[in-house]
Amino acid sequence: MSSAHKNLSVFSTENLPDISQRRFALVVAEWNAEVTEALFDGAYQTLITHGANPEHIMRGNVPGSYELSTGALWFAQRDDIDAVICIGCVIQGETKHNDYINHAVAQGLTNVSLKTNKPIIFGVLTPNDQQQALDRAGGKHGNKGDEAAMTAIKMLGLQQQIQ
Ligand code: DLZ
Repeated sequence: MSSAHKNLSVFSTENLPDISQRRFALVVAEWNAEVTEALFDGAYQTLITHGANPEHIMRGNVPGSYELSTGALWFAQRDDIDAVICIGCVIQGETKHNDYINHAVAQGLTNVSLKTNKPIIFGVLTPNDQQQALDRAGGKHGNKGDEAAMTAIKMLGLQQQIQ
């Protein structure tokens, strides 16, 4: 694991499920690509570190975070996908555009999860500025992509216990 992927996660890594047969999709927004690529790297490395097979990880790009819900739905509707990790970065601007996008994505991803009965993870940063975003994309506050991947793993473990 490179220093860029140092695990500063808030999660315990005990009792994680076996994910070697699990299939993941990562949906990545192209807006603020420097940030979303770093988040993707963090999420991908965390899946690999915890036993995912690289051949079981798909990736799809969407133009902006607003499109994450649709991308997530298309992946989640596939029988061969167990969990979808959505990655975006919506930086606060001079208008309320960011609020509309953030609320729409949060609601949209919740809807996709409930509709498909699969973990759909909100790996979207909502910072005030680019520096805050970089601090959370492999910088001094860790990498929220790692946490998004850990959330997916943990939810699959919970689903296995319950269903
Ligand atoms: C339009 C827009 C703006 C202003 N800001 C962002 C942003 O910070 N992060 C992001 O992921 N996407 C942004 N977008 C694009 C929207 O998510 C969406 O792609 C467009 O409104 C088209 O539906």
